[in-house]
Amino acid sequence: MYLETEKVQELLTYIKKHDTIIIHRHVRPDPDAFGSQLGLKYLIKNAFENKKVLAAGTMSKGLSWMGDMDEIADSDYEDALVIVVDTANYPRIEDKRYNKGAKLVKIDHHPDVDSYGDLEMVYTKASSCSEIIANISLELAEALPLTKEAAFMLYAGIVGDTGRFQYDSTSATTLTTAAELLKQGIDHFIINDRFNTKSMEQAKFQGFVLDQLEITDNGVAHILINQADLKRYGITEEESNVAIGIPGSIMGVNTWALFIEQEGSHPYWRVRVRSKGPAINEIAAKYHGGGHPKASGASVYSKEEMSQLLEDLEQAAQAYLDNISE
Ligand SMILES: [Mn+2]
Repeated sequence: MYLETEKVQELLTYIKKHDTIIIHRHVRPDPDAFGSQLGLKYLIKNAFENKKVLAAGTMSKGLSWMGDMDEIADSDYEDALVIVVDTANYPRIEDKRYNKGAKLVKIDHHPDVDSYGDLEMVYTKASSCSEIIANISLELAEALPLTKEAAFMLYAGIVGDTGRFQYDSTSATTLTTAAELLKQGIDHFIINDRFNTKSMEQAKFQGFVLDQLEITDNGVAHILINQADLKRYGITEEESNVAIGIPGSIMGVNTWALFIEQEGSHPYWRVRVRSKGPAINEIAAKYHGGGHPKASGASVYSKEEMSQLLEDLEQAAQAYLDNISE
């Protein structure tokens, strides 16, 4: 188990000391961002009824079933404990007031980009930030016990970040943690079904992605998705996430990138980079992004930069293939 007992105790001391606790997470939140944020909120709220526990940021439409964010006044930050979950670096923290509190804590599972906070709990072995929060609760037992409401959120976060226990970030600890969450009596079928269900428009868009995908001999796949494509299929950029995993299910593909054109006067594409082989987070970092070795995000601002990124993926894939054939 990766948790450090002294740090868990220090976190508990901070929680006890502050009457207001505000929990932040990254922009463009995914299930793990919401799961760890709301899971932690419910855990603290349950153990310390009189504390004001607030979730910062805006809710995303597609995940509104997970819960609500809170209205937070500037004055709430006075003497508050601020906990940032699931976020490796400052620019990705949603709501820039995170540094207005009295104390700052970072809890994350991404490789460190910016070191921040009075207390840092960064465990890259964890499948998800939700898994870390669940284990903090399990370790603190009576002081911060699991509840059904929190377990639902944390389970959803783990399922989200592990692709339903499929990615190689899934460890024995992930599964024993999930088992503890199930013991709370949550409806795990509902969670999986919500992640699994897509609109007809999204299903058709998946067909478009398969149809347009370009794959090189080294197994690097990519697709350009224009705003016009999203409009034609009647889906939002967030809803286009349904296509992210598709290239990886095709035989021979080891690395892939989805370029999504952004609106605005200057050319700009958001890039979702994924891998089943080579580490791609350092390549993503070269292009204004970052993330995990096998799942990262980036941005490119010209077609040249797009070609460079693809060339870098090509080299990484080539090195990976050379290495496994040895
Ligand atoms: Mn995460």
